[in-house]
Amino acid sequence: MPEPVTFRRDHNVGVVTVDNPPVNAISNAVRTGLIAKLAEAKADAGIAAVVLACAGRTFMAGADITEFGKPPKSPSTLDVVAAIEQVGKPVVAALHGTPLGGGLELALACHFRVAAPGTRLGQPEIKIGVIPGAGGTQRLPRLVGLEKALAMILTGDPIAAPDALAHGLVDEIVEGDVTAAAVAFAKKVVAEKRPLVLARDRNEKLANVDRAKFDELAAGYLKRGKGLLAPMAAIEAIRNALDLPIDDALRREWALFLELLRSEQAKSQRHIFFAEREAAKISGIAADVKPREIKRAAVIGAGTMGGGIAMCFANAGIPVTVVEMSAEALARGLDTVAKNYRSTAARGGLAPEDAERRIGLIQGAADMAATADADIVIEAVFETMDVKRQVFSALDRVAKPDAVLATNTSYLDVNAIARATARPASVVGMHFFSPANLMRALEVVRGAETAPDVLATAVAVGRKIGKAPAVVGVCHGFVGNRIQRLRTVEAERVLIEGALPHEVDAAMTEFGFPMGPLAAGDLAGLDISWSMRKAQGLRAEIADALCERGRYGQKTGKGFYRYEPGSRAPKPDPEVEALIVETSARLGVARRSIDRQEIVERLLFPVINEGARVLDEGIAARPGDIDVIWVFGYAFPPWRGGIMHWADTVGLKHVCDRLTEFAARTGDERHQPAPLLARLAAEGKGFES
Ligand code: 3H9
Repeated sequence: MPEPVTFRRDHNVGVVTVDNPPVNAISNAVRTGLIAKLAEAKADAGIAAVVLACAGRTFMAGADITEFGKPPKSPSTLDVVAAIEQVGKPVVAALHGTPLGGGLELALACHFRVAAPGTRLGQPEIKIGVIPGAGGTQRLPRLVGLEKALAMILTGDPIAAPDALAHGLVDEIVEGDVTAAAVAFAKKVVAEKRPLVLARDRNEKLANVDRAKFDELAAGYLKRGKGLLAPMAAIEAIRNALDLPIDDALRREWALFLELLRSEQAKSQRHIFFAEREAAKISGIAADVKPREIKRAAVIGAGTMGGGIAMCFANAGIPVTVVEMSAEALARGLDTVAKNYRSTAARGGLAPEDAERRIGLIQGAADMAATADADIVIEAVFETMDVKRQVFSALDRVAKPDAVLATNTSYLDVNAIARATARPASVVGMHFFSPANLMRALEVVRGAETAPDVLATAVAVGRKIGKAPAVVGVCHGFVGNRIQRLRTVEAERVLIEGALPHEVDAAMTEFGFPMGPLAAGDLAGLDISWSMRKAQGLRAEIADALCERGRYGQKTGKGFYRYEPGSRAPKPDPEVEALIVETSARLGVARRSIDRQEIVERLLFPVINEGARVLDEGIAARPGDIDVIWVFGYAFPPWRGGIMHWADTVGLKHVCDRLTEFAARTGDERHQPAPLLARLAAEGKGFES
């Protein structure tokens, strides 16, 4: 194994370089190497300054997460921080790529930081259920101020180099080779005899802090992260920057970090982190299959879905043509997209020039021939087989021979769509979730004849546009919608058995969903699923009755709830409650009280059961893939790790026993434990096994 940390001299500057692909994670070997090489630099009398740099695509992107949950090994990242601060000579961090988490904390321990223009810096620990543990909550506020540090640590989102420069997190943005520029910077520091002040000793930005403002901002973050341990701990740690001597605050930060590291929430969030990356690895194709290059995209359909998908490509800098036959619908679609970008810019979420650049990457066309130069075409038209087949047959005539042809269908048979072309090997499903520009889930549907490189391209382009793709097989509703249908059916059943809409939704929001399924139905529009049910000859007693009375949800001011004019807040409606009680009576069901735990189990255990069938049938390759689809597509709380991971934490035997009870109550075959679930439960195993 080559050494992950090396040391070389460039005149009077010592350069310590970390080389631990792919992201220079701070593994035990890296920590050990850093301690040794920093000691060498300290002892070398010929060296006046030190540069801390990284090879490869990024400066250290954080602690090595694969070591979390294993017994800690010395030296720790704290030891490395101490070694940097004790070199006794100027230390300059040369930043590029994504200095994140522990990586940024090592940079914060240096005297100076220079960064390449495209660098993105952040403390993303909160996203894996922990807080910065190596001084981030203390040194970051001292450099950028309390409010900026609070935003960085509580959102976990990285900031761009110019923002970092403006806030004092980096000292200079440098062009060209960042290590060479850092060496030049270090020489200048030595020549100019610049004073050496460590971040830990800089208290000027902590003076005169507006505490009331801090408390208000902190309360906002706590509200958004309801039920989560890490935001509470982060706020306590950051507040300590004001209230405790720094060494006490650092000790408390470390204790909080360790406590969180062992928590079930952090374990679940780590599971989802790795499951997302695992899901992008396609099972059953050769390792040397290369994705095709995507330089230009086209989207058929300028509706909500088509517009959202086009935005995804524009956001990633890929030019995209939106094709819509009706000039009026095209203009409306493009206008909506432009308004969307400009309102984000007006709210400060995007620089105005970035918004305009993205709008400029999206072109409209009224003719399918405009897709001729696209490397990938994504169809997002009306969800009926006839319309989809017509589009694909037309595409077959105009698209480039090596173009990937994708359908955004959410239910239909991708193989039947592929057969509308003479090139079914080029056809794949790419099922985006609404709103497509925001939701990260992406089901990549593998048709019977989809070529391996077409599948690989759909996954690779999905990652490129910021999605969390998972490959699924062809079946009605694929993975996400197929298993989610069980929850919808069950929500109706518990209403008929005795619960009221606000009780169902309260149980699910308390569990961790941002919104209950009935309020979410009102938001999406109940008429959409009503028309789908009618097309399939299905009936939902309550939801259909609501639609028959013109209660389509928020858009009509009434659905499962009522809405005051101009308000989106759901209010219980006596009319709906009467309808539910009448329905129970008509069906001869004696209403009973159903507690929150039962509601959660009734709505989610059948979903797990169907997930087991999906695995058994090979429609999903791994339980983690289902977790990824449910966390990023259905807002399942990430801190519970996804639906299948959660099942493991609850215990499959309990899930099985409860399903057997539900089956006896409802007489529903789908409630009988699936063979895979029953087998794992009997063996005392989990899906993870
Ligand atoms: C922390 O630092 C705690 C400290 O405060 C306290 C310490 C005491 N460790 O995402 P990609 C792997 S907490 C181990 O596909 P990209 C990843 O699994 C940490 N492995 O690439 C994948 O492996 P594989 C704070 C890691 O270019 C490969 O690298 N830091 C780590 O799309 C490529 O990853 C974070 O939370 C890691 N830290 O994105 C940063 N990071 O190829 C987490 C990545 O086998 N990482 N891997 O599937 C990221 O956000 C993205 O990976 C990054 C690159 C933006 C860096």
